[in-house]
Amino acid sequence: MKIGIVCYPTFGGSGVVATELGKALAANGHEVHFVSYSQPARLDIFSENIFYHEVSVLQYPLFDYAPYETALAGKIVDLVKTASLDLVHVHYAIPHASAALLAKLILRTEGIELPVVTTLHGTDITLVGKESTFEDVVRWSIENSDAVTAVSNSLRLDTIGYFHTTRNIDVIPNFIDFTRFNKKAKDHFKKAIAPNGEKILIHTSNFRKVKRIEDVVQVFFRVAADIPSKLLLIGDGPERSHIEKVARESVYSDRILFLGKQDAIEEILSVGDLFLLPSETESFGLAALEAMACEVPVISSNTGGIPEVNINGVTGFLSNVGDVEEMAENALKILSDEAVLLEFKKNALKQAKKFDLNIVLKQYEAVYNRFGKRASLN
Ligand code: GMT
Repeated sequence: MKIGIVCYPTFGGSGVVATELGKALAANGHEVHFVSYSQPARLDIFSENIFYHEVSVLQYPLFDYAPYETALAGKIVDLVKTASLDLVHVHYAIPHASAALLAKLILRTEGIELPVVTTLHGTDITLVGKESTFEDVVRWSIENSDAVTAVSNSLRLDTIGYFHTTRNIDVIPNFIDFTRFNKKAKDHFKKAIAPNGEKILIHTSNFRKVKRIEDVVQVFFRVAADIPSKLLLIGDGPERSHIEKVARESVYSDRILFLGKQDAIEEILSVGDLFLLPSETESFGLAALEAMACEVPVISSNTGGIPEVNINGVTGFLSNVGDVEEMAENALKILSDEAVLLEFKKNALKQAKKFDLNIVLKQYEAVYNRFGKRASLN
């Protein structure tokens, strides 16, 4: 099929899922056209059936806010006509779903029927989408997309709850490409970071408030008071300077390393003993799944879709949001006993395998196949 994928180009979250899905679809023989305002961060390969189309928005003195959604709709209309797309699959409802639906309406006037598949990722529903200025547009987009998928059952239920919609929402979870995410032999790297055999705790995120990175640091302080350990913080974002200050002012400042944005996350995860994800809300927690694929157990909050990924007492532990005492106790339970740690590592990998890309790819293809090749109204 010829598939248009509309996504954010940024590191992390929906943009990564969309890009990895598009790459896998292309490897499976589909022609994939990415549409975004800049080249997606993970679109780092050349393939004869992958195309990238940049949406550029005309700058004009009248526009304090350039009309990206209009430009995106125009780009989709043009692509459907020139590249004969069979469907568009938009990732993150705002503003991608409404832009694609506008394109659908325009194309219909020309006798072209464009199926629109919308994948909900999380904050497009739980934080931004239910904000009153967006709410009606998001509800309309959900109800008028030809298919809607959510990355967890929790997000599906949140969507039904917030938007009082009765439409069918398919749950298709996020996935792992095991050819990339697997535990790699990185002993030299581990030795450099933890020369005395310290345990390595890791957190990766976009350093937004919703990630509660201060809780990561608070859990680490409690762990570090008990066992020799190091904390690796990967990523960047609005909270970073505040967290750096908290770390610097603590007695453990030399044990906390800020690594910034990293491409080869799997190499760093490979030296980890424990992953921390204490988020306020998390529709899925892809970062936790990536850690688990590299055999790293997870201490997380018990929120949103995380319990569908991290199994309490098996692949890690779940605690109420903000309960740093319990998170630290659970971290110590895992880290203080080598046999326990090994068991959790094994379980983490076993659970991650349920989310293998090859399984999930088929679920997306099944959704696309509902529409088949593009049907013209003429
Ligand atoms: O929160 C992020 O890291 C970014 C955000 C996004 O949409 O780009 O992530 C959401 O989508 C990810 C991919 O489906 C999920 O794994 C994250 O759990 C989700 N984030 C939240 O719900 C806070």
